[in-house]
Amino acid sequence: MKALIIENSRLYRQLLDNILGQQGFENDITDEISVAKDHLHNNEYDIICLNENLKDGSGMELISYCKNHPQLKHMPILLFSSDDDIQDKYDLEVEGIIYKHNLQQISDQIINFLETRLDPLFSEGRILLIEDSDSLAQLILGALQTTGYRVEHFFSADKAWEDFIDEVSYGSDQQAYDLVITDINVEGELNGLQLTHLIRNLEDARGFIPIIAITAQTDAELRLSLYQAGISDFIPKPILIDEMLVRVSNLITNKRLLDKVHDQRRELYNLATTDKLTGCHNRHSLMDFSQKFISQAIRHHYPICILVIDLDHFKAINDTHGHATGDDVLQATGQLLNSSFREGDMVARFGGEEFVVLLNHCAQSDGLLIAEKFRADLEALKPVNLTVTASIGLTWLESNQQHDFEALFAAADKGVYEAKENGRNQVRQVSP
Ligand code: GH3
Ligand code: MG
Ligand code: MG
Ligand code: MG
Repeated sequence: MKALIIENSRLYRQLLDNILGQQGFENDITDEISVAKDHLHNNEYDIICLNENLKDGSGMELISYCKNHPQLKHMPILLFSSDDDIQDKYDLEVEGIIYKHNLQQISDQIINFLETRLDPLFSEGRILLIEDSDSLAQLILGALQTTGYRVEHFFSADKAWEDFIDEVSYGSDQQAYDLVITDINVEGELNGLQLTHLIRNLEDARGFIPIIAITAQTDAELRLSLYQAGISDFIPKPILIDEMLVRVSNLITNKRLLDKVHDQRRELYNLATTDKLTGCHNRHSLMDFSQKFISQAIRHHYPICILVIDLDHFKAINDTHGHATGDDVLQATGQLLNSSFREGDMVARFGGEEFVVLLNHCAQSDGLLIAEKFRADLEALKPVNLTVTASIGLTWLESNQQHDFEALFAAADKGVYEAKENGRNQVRQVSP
């Protein structure tokens, strides 16, 4: 990424160079318009950071120069000014303005601008449009598509709803919808208000999608019920297209920022709960989860099983082939574990070469078959050409029994001990 910084103050030149540099930009810096023009013709920039006043003229001059030049027309310009009223004085064609008086916020403002305006994620978006007037739909569609949005148009809310709930992707996925624009009175069974209710009742990320309602009825009561149903914004008919586009852009930007936050939170959560080497849950996560796992089984009277799995003679693998090979074995074992059990089960690395598996909705006899199958699969796996086996202890909680995780773990661990005693590479059951 490359930026052209055109700034007369040395302090700001350095500040911008630093901030943009940290965001991965390579910068060209000048305080003269004539030099800036040369740079613009000899380089490809992703952004221009421009001060209002420059050594050899006004930044406004460079803005109109760019906007009238076919190759430079679409280059995003971020204008820096000390004049709070600058926007009222000029009809500015820039992508963003940063007011220089607040030095502390400048970094945040620039980063926010870069994240929302330069990230292609924010300039596009997928919109679900429901409008039963063909002429109005064409008008809206045209404006949205010209701006770069992908739009799916439906004449009825029923059909739109079918399409919306069939979507498998949501959240920050590029293919997911980012906005719903719905007319309130539309053909078919559902109206826009009912559609809004249906969407807001969804329990996954799709339930949070921004919704714009369009209607010719502007009475306060309807408006109130629309907001109560959970619309994000309201556009009265006749539609002012420019105003609609600003509302659309604001809502999509906010939605994408929120998606980003959700993604980051999920990533942090995964980091905190996953063991890096094996990809299994870590012990901390097991401790958090196991009690809930058990109390659910007790409350709803269904059986569960617990396996404790300890690799056999693992120290010998380390001693003979080195610690790195030992790590490879652990990683391969983790992979096998993660692909061997059902979705509602939980696989955790308890420590070193010991793993715990919680088998949900699983009676003792099934637990034994599952454990035995895993034992055989591991023996057949031969990671890094080594035969690796495990001793497995199995215990269970029958419906109507009550034990806590500590008691169940102790029983399964006793099973491991017995398996070791009895020659390793086997499953032993111990009742809790
Ligand atoms: P047993 O069959 O009785 O279980 O014998 P063992 O050698 O598997 O058991 P022991 O508890 O004596 O040794 C476990 C070894 O696992 C010792 C430790 O250095 C090694 N270990 C623990 N964590 C890691 C790890 O993350 N990577 C590697 N490579 N080795 C580890
Ligand atoms: Mg209508
Ligand atoms: Mg061990
Ligand atoms: Mg061991």
